[in-house]
Amino acid sequence: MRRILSGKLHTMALFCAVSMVLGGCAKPDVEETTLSEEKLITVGFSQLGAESDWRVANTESIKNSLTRAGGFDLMFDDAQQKQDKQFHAIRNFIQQEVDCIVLAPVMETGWDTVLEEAKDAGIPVVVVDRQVNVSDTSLITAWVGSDFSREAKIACEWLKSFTEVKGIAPEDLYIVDIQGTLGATAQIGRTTGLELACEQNGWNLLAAVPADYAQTKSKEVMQNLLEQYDNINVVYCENDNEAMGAIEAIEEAGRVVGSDIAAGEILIISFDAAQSGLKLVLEGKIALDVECNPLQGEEIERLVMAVNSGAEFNKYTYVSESAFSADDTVTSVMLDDEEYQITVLTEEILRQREY
Ligand code: GYE
Repeated sequence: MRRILSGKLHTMALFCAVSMVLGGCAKPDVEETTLSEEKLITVGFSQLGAESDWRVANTESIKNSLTRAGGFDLMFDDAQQKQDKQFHAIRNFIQQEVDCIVLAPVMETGWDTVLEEAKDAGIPVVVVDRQVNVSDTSLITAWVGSDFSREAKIACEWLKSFTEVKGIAPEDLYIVDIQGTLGATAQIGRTTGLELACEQNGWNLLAAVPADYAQTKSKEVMQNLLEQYDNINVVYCENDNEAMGAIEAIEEAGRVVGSDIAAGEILIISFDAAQSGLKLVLEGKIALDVECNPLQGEEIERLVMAVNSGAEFNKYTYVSESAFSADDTVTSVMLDDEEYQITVLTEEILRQREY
């Protein structure tokens, strides 16, 4: 495995290079160019795809942090939402003897074999965003990402308070869930959180259908749901791109999106809070958008450096997140014992949005 040159060796090489110019030292056996290449930490990054604005922002954030100038040699692979392609990319990185693998896994299961291969090759694996479900947790070195169950809880607690304030009875809520990619941690957390809240509050969950976090697929799913059910009044979209697709379908069907359920509007809840989603919040088309923070590059950079240098690091890191609503009907919700603030979205917040 390629490793960073130790500080001592580096100093020696520098001394010799300077001495050579002065005509003293013997020629070192490594070329200077190779020497600076050697110092880079080689990282293979297997990104699951480019299905959403969130994903694109996540890729950019990681690429912008693991730069050559910052001391990294980054190999990037986009698996187009296929786990097989991720296996292939990881095996390729192992063959290239990278110093570290960064993995954004498409789903939780199925990783044991390939991650054992990485471990046998002595290559640490830093997982980002969704989690991997492996029997031996030493197969992963560290993870950084979001608390998806908490995100779902925020959304459902908000819906509970919002409908209470508006005087809508729980049994009058007819919800459909447009799910993410089945088996992805984000999908599991968000779907399970909604199911639980429906049970606890007596809401009707009419259907849960996956749309792979993609706008076009979500539009199709929503068209079908509108044909099947004429009483939908809440659409729980497991990301912003799905919300965009669902809104298109609803509006094309001649229905109105908004938070006035009593007047026949369909209320949309979404996750990510990317610029594209927040614009729809400002327009009043998404009632609540729970943030999922894709800007994980700096944390990944810190982790890879720490892993590589043998410094201490936390095995699991959760990124911090907010939630944005279209109006101030509900300004906070209780999450266990914690009061969690809901931010009323303003033009200014949207302008400052980086992704
Ligand atoms: O919400 C969605 C993306 O796993 C958190 O995947 C991620 C989700 C995110 O495609 O937009």
